[in-house]
Amino acid sequence: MAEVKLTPMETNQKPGGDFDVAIVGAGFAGLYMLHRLRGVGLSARVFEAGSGVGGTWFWNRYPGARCDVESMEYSYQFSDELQQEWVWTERYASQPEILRYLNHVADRFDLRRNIQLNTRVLAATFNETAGRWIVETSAGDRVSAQFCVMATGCLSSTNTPNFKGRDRFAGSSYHTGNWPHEGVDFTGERVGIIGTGSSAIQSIPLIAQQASHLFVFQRTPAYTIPAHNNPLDPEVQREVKANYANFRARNKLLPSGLNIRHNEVSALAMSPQERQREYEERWAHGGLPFLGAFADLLLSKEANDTAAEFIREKIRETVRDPVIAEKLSPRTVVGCKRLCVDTEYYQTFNRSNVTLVDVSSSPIEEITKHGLTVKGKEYELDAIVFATGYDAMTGSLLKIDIRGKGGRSLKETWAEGPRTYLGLATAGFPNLFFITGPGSPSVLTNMIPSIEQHVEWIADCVLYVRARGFACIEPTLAAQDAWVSHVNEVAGATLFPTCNSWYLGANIPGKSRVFMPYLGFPPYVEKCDDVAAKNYEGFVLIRGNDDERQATLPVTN
Ligand code: N01
Repeated sequence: MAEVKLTPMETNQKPGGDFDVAIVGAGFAGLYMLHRLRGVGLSARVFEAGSGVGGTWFWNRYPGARCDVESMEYSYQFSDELQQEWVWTERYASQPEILRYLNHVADRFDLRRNIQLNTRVLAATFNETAGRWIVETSAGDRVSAQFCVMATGCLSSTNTPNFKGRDRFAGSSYHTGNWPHEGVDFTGERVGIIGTGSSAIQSIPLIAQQASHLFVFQRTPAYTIPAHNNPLDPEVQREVKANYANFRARNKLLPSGLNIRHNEVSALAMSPQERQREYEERWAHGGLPFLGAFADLLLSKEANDTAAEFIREKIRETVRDPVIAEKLSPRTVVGCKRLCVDTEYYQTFNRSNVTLVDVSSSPIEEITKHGLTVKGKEYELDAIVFATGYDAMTGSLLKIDIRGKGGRSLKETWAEGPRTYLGLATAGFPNLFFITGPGSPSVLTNMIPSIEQHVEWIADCVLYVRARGFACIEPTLAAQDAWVSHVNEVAGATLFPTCNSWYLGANIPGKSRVFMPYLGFPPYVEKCDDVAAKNYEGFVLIRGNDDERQATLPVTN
């Protein structure tokens, strides 16, 4: 294979500036990618913008941040010793506990020596002559690697709307996705929170307990189901651990890879009493399993309406002021935006120090020195919390100047929306992989098993390419086009494209409206395995010798 043609000045001055694989991000995905690659004898370096490992769990330190997937599932399974020894304390793990877990993983597997913290990757450029990626960072590194893996996370590029006067505010302001490490004490303050998605719904009840007054600026109400979080029963934990392999194997065969009981019947096939009983049971159980109540909740608007009305009735039962209850009641499709999971969210609106401000028809006009204005009225605030979400799935990738063959940028290439083969790779960008990229099930599944599946597939692919003396691999356009059509077709048969969700990029002005995750777990895993078993069907493998560069395997689509 051709050597990298970099002069000493161009290479990283630090020893070991050339790697088999460069990994961007040290969250769940980057940590396991590093461990896996090292385990098969490859050299890798992880570049991480934060000052610690943990990815989304490093940054999201807002009050109440916790996972909406149960802790016995939201954890790695690649090491049985790890999953046996770690003790989770709550049904749904809090952010500090998950961050402790990830730090434990970094130490336990001695990962830190290959992780460069405080280093943001600014650019990654494919050098066609060398068949290698040149990675440039904010710390001044310029390293080369045969492969580059983007472990940048699906929800890591924060979105702060460009409100008029944003810089004028004299108080303090925070984004939930970039929360101060030392925490924030809102005692005695008038706080405004913008947004009512998952992050806001978790933080509002806790901020309300501290603030002298909390104003919630709501554009679209969200559906939320009580978590019923509690300490994890040691007996339950012991039972799962006694059969962890079976528990994991069974979950992998379930829709979303989550341990959720899915009812196979239509909501419309039940009597109203039977439906009510099912919804009540799900409500009492708590969390995301609510959506498994009936098979057609995301296929039929009529079926979905039954779930929507059930939740609206719960809101009316909980919120004492009928006008506020009505404002909190969504009219959209349940589950079309990510379902939220809460602790005492609706109850919080019964507090005398909480005011709901509806900004659906009259948007926030501007941020002023002392607060913000809606319909000409100024709300005086000491602090503003932006719970305004993320440029999801593509934001963190496109922040990096990624250039593939012919110097073409990923940003240009994806101007009309992301296009990938299996969410793992994109045509024109050889040896570049995405972990849980757009076009893969990712955010519609339990993220950790999905991350592990991608990491293992990528590591196997890298080994395959190298063992057979190839230099590069990239998807064919035909395979990619067919995959993108398939992803769209599957989403198009559901209610998912009917609302303005971040799944569609609809929350970011100017972003192409494309349904980004793939609604096809678990068959997706079989498809990935099948592609690998057929010598990477749908990919082109290229020999290292420049003069003989050629596609060597027949490609069938
Ligand atoms: O962000 P969001 P998030 N004026 O995009 C509003 C995961 N997560 O950080 O709906 C006024 O959901 C916006 O309003 P609208 C989870 O997957 C998981 O809360 O666009 N409002 C919306 O209310 C989740 O889905 C966990 O009309 C504006 C809010 O801001 C994802 O992360 C916890 C506005 C943004 O909600 C993102 O959640 C937290 C404007 N100009 C997050 N612009 C758990 O595991 C935006 N908004 C539990």
